[in-house]
Amino acid sequence: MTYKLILGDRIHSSWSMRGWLLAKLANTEIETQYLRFEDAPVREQLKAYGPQCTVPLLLTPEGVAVDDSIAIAEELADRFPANSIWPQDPAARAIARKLVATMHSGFTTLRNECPMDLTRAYTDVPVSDALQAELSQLETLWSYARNATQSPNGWLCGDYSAADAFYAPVAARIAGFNLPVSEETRQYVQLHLEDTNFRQWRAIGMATDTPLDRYSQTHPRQAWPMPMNLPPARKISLGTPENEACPYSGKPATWLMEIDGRVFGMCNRVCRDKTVADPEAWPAFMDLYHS
Ligand SMILES: N[C@@H](CCC(=O)N[C@@H](CS)C(=O)NCC(=O)O)C(=O)O
Repeated sequence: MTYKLILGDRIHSSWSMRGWLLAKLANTEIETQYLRFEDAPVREQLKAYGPQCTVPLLLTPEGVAVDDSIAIAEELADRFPANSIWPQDPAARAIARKLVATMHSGFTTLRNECPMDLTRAYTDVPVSDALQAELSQLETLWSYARNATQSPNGWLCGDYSAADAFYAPVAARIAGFNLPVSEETRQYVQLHLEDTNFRQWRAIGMATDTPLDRYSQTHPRQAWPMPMNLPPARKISLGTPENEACPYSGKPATWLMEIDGRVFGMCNRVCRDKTVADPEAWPAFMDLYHS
């Protein structure tokens, strides 16, 4: 079965992020293709697949273009038996579906006032009454889900599921706009910030995409609040890496970076830059770093 997933800009496209996280939960290799938002309107770039198409768009082996994130979740859950998109437990599954649908059709103030930006972060963001009401709605919904499913690990419905994939970009907004939330909610946001898939999506976005001016806000800036245990890494052009082979491909390590006074190499620019963006997102690099 050959599926292809077409996605948008990683830094800004919250729906694409959901589609990509769902593909991870499908537990199978799915080919991906990325559109650049600045090249042309998305619907124009996707017009070969049908009228008014948006990203994420999943092309099925039969050639059907599924361009809605809930439909993508259902399609992948139907077709890949090893997927962990929906919880096994019927009650938890029903709650996960309710949460996903609530996100899909709601939270328009949060979406409009705090557009996702995985590179720029803000502080002292004014919270309108409408935004405060949606934050309260979110907190109530998330607490309800965790309590009703007796989730043991902080995710919404037991193990990480489509419910968490759908709220990952919401966590990114709460973190990036430093929105006022309870300690319980802050911990849930933190789980996302520490999640390997979340971090890898963001790190590749930082390595390959350009933050778009139209999403920039006038609030005071602060550093993106990614939890980092290592000192910052930087790109370098001269040096001798500790490793001969790229930790990702095994090819010669020719693109260099420095971290903590140590030099490492990767086989191409993107692999180097995604590692510099967030070294801790990459288990293969962390194994090398600790070796
Ligand atoms: N209902 C769709 C929404 C997808 C969506 O709005 N995607 C945005 C990118 S984050 C898009 O493609 N916008 C282009 C447009 O609306 O023309 C879904 O659930 O996937």
